[in-house]
Amino acid sequence: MKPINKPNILLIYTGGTIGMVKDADTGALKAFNFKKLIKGIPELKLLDCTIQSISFDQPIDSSNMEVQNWVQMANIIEQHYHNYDGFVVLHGSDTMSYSASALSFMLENLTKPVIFTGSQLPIGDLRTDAKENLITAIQIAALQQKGKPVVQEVCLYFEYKLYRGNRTTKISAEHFNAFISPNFPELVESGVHLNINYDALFSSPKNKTLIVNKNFDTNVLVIKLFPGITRAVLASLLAIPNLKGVVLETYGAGNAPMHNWFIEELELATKKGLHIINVTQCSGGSVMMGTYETSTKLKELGLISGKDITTEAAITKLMYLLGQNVAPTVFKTIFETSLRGEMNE
Ligand code: ASN
Repeated sequence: MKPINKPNILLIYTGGTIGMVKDADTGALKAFNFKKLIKGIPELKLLDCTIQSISFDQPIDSSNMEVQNWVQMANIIEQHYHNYDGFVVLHGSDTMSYSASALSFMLENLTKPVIFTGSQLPIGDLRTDAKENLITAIQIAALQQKGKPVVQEVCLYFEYKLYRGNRTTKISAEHFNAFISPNFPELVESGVHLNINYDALFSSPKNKTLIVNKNFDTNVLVIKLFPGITRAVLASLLAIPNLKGVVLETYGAGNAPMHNWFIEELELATKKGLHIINVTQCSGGSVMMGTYETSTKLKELGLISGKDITTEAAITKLMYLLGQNVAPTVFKTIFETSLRGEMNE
């Protein structure tokens, strides 16, 4: 019999390197069976919580991630929400920041931890980073104070650090330290102790029930500016049928070319009703339209400021708000408001 006061944690296995094995013919890494993965970590039995697990029928490399997979994760969390104190999502690192961002928007009024983690080397590898990531992610998900979870938001744990999920971006395909949170501090740092940054933790409005928003609209696009971009390229992208929103990755503090053709194309697009979000290509810092002459026109056109949001959070927030059918008159105001701590206000 398990003691009743131990936190209950649900592990959700979606795929990723953590559970991969080498294909016998090609030598390429591919997603593998979850039971095998769990067997690789007998230490899990030593943790001071009860752990149950659930797996995607077909675990995937996270490069195959689709909106329907986010809905699958959200459904699992919704179905099991009241029976568990925390959730740990095992996920490939390639698109983990997108999924953590998407789930943060899907799970409204969340009051329990949903912690994404994975690894750079498979769990079976001698030098694997998977064990520490998984064990500490579970420990953090099980942290409680006065009977309530310490962490109550969607996070990402990797290489000794817990981040707010929608603030992260993957920066390395080589280092174990694969993620950064350029504009927001770590929530927890794992050393000899788990150092919790209480001031940085997010909390949803009190006494509200969980709402799971599963309707995401994928008629969106990310356009990254580069010196040499032509009118023909920009015009054809903005003319894609059914396109509703664009994340425009601009330079520096939200700056872009001042050529007439460039401004004309953006003006045409906004008049058609396209929502255009100005996000910086820099990994740190914020869009501040109007600071330079090269962003004044963008401000006049009514482009939406992504402020210090990541591209991952911007594109998923855009899909989310479009899926909510937010009225065009308030779309800009709502986008520019922090909904889950994804941007500084
Ligand atoms: N390709 C893998 C994935 O994202 C990479 C990883 O997990 N480290 O599923």
